[in-house]
Amino acid sequence: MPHSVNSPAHQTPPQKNIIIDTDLSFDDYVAIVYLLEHPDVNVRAITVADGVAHIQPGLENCARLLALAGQANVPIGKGASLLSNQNDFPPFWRFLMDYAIRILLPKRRTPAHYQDAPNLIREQILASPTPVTLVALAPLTNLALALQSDPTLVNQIEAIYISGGAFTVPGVIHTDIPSNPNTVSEWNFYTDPLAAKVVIESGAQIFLVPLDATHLQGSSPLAFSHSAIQTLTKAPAPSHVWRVLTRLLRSWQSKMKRASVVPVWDAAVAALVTNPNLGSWRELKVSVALEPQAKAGQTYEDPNAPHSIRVCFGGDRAAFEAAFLELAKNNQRAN
Ligand SMILES: [Ca+2]
Repeated sequence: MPHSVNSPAHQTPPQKNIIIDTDLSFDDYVAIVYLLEHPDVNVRAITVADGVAHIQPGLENCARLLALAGQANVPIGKGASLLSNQNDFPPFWRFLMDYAIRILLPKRRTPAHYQDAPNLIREQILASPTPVTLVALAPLTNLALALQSDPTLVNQIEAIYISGGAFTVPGVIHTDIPSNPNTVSEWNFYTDPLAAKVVIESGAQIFLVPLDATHLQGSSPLAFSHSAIQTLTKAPAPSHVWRVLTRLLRSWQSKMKRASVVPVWDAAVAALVTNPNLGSWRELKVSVALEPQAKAGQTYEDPNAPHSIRVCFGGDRAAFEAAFLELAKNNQRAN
C-alpha cells in the first residue's frame, strides 16, 4: 500500500484493516476507490451484497475494479440472498449499475469461483492482526449473517460504519417511487430491514451514517459542492482507478446541476472511516422497524434498544471535500 512521502515514518498511523460490503452503485465506486487509494487503509476483502447491482454482475464489476486498482489479490465474497426478501431497488437502477459502469473497467480474467460473503467476512475478521473495521455500503444481509453465525465476532470488530437510515429528514423510497407509500426509510435499510436490525443490535461499535448526514435535506450534509467536483475532476488523476472515480463524479454532477450540493452517500461514509472527526455524532439508542411496509426499514430513537450507537447528523463539508482533494494530491506526489 502506498504511504505519503511527506509523512515522516514515526507520524504514519497504523493502517486500518477494513472489509467493505458493497452493492456497486456509483457512489460505492467512489467510496471504494477512495479507500483502496488511502494510505491509512488496508482493504482485506470486499463482499458484494444483493442491492442496487445484482450479485453476479456486481462480482464481475468488483473484480474488474480491483484489477484496475492493482489489487486483484483482495478476496471478493459472493453475497447471500436478502433476509427480508420482499423489497427491492428499482429495476432500472439495477440494470444501470449491473452494466453501465462496467464500460469504464477493462475486461480482466476474473475468478471462476467466489467464496461465500458471510464466511469470508468471518474468516478475515479472525485472521486480521488487528480488530477489523467493517464498512457497510449496502443492505446489511452479509454482515447480519456473519454476526449471527458467530456472535463472538463483535469482540474482534473495531467498528462498523453503516450507510443507512433516516432520522430527522424524510425517507427516499416514496420520493424515488411515488407509488410506494413509505416516506420514512432509506434504501439499504428498506431493502433488508431484518438484516439492519440484527447488525444495529449486535453490540458492535456502530457508526451509523444516515440520510441526515449525506442527503440534500440534511442541515450540513457531507456532500460535494459543484466547485469541489470541478477541482477534483480537473486535477491530473493519480491512477487509473482515480480516473474512474472522477468520471463517475462528473457524470453524476451533470445530472445534479440544479442541486445546491451533489450528494455522494457512500463516499461520505468512506471519508468518515478515515476521519470520523469530519462528522457530528450523537450517541443514541436506535431501533429499526420491520413492518408495516410503509415503515419497513425506518430508524428511530428507542430507549428500550439494547445498545447505544453513534449516529452522524452532518459534518464539515469543506473538510470532507479536502479529504478527497488531499488524497489525489498526495498520491500524485507518491507516484
Ligand atoms: Ca451502496
